Amino acid sequence: MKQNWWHRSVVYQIYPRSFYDTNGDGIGDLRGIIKKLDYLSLLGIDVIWLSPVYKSPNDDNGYDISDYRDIMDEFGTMQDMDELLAEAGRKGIRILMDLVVNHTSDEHAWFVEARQSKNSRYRDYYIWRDPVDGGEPNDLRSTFSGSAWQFDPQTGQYYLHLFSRKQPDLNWENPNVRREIWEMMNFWIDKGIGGFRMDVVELLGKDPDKKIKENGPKLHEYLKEMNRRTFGGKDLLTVGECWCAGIPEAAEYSNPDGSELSMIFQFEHIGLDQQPGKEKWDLKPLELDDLKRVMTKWQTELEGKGWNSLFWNNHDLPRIVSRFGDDGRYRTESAKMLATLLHGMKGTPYIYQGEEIGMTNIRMGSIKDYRDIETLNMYRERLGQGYDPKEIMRSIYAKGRDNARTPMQWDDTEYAGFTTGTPWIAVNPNYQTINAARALEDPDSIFFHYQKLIRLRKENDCMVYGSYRLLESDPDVYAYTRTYGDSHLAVICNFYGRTVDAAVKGLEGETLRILLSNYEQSPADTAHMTLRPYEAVLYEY
Ligand code: TEU
Ligand code: CA
Repeated sequence: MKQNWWHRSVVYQIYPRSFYDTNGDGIGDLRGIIKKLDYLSLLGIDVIWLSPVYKSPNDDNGYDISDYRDIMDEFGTMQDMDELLAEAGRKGIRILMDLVVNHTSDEHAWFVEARQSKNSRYRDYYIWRDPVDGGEPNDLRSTFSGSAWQFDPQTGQYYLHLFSRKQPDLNWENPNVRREIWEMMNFWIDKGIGGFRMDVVELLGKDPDKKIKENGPKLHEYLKEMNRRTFGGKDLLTVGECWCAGIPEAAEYSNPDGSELSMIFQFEHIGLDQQPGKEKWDLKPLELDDLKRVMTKWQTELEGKGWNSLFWNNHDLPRIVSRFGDDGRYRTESAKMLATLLHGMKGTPYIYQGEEIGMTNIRMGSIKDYRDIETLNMYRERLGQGYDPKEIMRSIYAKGRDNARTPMQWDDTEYAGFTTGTPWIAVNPNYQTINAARALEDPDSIFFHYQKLIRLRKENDCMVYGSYRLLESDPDVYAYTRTYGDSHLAVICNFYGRTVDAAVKGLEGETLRILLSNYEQSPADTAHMTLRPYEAVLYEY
């Protein structure tokens, strides 16, 4: 397999609204990112994925774009953006733009024109249907609750919105839409960006009349066209968000022949703590066996056929230390364990802002404190369906997207040093103990554990290219090896807060040398391997 720079890179995701505010309006901004580039260099990351910074009325925090070639007022100006690209470039950091082209904002000039009349030259940029029996064309649902169809009285037709009403879906069948998108992508490529993260890319080939959303018939045709017309041959990192991809789909998207994308985000591991066939709000405890099965499947079955992304977190997901770890007594140990488990695997790791200091979920006092449209719509819908409000709040505490969107905790001053004004969303009250300043003063912090994992990936070919094998062990332990020619790594993790005999099989007679551990004096002999709560060790042998 041809080697690429992004095989060895680590990506850091910034949610600009919550990262760092420099002008006291309570909203993070581009100058705030520029100010924190040294912090990111110290961590050692190579790439920033920037959640959307384009002009937007913020119905969905920038995932509703009204102008792809301009910057959101609250975040700054195009000059700030150019400066960010230049400053990051000087530090060897590339920037991925978030490409949100399944839909635009209803305030985008195309939609403003399109809704004027059926004869508008932009009408066919969106998806319009006549009413059926005086109601919605069909029962397609929006991810943000309710029907995916919105009636527009001015022309008497419905438009499709798979997300909010203010996010009308673009009509990808229209070659003019595709051409405008290629031009827009090339505008950003010409500015020197490092690539694109592609929002819900799996929806682009949809056929709403047949109720097909993901993996529609023309999806890969469009992606190959996009590749040829924009980033193909330019050595950029492209990653598609694909909730419904299986191995065959992933192999097609990330075909090593370079005809589509570099890699995708697949979410199979993310669905393991929800009731099968239900929504993410319908909770169920994670079974470690399921996690092993799913991670192992992706590690082994995509081998040689595509490339994985490795992630626990993003701006849509709860904080991993609260979700699969322990955000109380063993917060530090479990955060490091989860980092080791993931970064030891094959693929490109993604770190979401605050993950590197072990930020946790939040429980806000009242539903009024929440900001996320998905959460608020679900609350209203389930209340209407007769759910107990306490139960709804439990789901929100566990899965709500605002868990990931509270301001980055920089220090122990008011509002965690995020802003001198009033933050747009509550700061997690634990900022006095969990913050970056404190992490940087402590050589044993989660931050420096991530730094070491990133450095190891730079130095160690086996960590980048080694093939993966799951080892038999105690059911509470997750153990695997990586092999690349004569080099071998082993990752052995106690996934829970109880001391356990690891009982690892398959390493008998090997001399294990510890490369990284989250405890002093970890064991190095699998014949007698007692692991303390959340103990995680990366060995070479
Ligand atoms: O997310 C796609 C998506 O399907 C999510 O809404 C997901 O189902 C949900 O967040 C799980 O909690 C992308 C973006 O990452 C998200 O922030 C946007 O809201 C969405 O697309 C629309 O652009
Ligand atoms: Ca600001």
